[in-house]
Amino acid sequence: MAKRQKTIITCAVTGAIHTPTMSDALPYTYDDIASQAIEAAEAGASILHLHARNPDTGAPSVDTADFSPFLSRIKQATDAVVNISTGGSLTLSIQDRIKPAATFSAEMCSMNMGSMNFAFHPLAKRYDTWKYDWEEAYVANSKGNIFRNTFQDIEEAATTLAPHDIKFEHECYDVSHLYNLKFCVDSGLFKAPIFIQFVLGILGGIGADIDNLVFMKKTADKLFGDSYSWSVLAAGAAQIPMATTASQMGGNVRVGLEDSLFISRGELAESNAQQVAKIRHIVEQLGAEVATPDEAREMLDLKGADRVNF
Ligand code: KMH
Ligand code: ZN
Repeated sequence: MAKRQKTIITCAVTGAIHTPTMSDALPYTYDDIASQAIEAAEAGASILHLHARNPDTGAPSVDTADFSPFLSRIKQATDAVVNISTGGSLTLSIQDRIKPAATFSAEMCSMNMGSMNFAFHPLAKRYDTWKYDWEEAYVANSKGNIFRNTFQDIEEAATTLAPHDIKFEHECYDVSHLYNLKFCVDSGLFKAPIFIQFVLGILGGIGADIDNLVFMKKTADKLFGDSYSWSVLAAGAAQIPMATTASQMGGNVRVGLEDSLFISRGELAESNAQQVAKIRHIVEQLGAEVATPDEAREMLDLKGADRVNF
């Protein structure tokens, strides 16, 4: 029997969807982002997917000055792979969104594979008071968000980042995004083997259920054969169940407070590390092994931590 691949756990530490009112555990100061990322790595995450926030207000930020303090701390304390978001704050231009990945020349960065509605406005109704002024309008206005990732944007991001030899986490929120990715691969924008993140359960994207995951996976098999590897993230309550399914299907998993604030139904997570520890326990109990950062580097063909710029 072929040896089973180890499971890579990515932890997405803070993101740009949730706001400080929604959970005291959501990190936004430099210290909290660094320490939660380091604890997540110690709990078993080999990749850390990172966004920055304004440390005073918690608002999503793509200012490189808001990345530097936690990137250097993370690098000193762990050998985890750093993956910098190019989704950034979802309404900004692609030029602003790719600046942090280009500036720090990370080993990995996200690459969003299609334009879409990207909404979380229903969350606004759950809170009567907010910690910071910006939060309510930010969440409510996502009803009108278009997360813009045109072919031109994707090409601009790919060509700007190409000299940095960064491995992309291709975020595919629906089946059509796989076809967009196939077009880009065939056009020479991305080199195989590619790494696909199937994103399930965002309002505006495909729903989080097993049929949809199987369909995404079958479509990717058809388009990319054996020249891709894959991972799953599911938003909210579906996070751990879909990650469990993905791992059992031979894929990799992503957890973290970017994607869900919860540790089980109705119970807020205390930290990113708690979610990592939970999925690690499940993966191991079900007979798979978790990849170390260096194993993840080998599996994904990464350039190495000595070639980053932070
Ligand atoms: N929050 C995820 C659903 C990015 O950073 O490029 C989307 C994401 C986008 O991770
Ligand atoms: Zn992200």
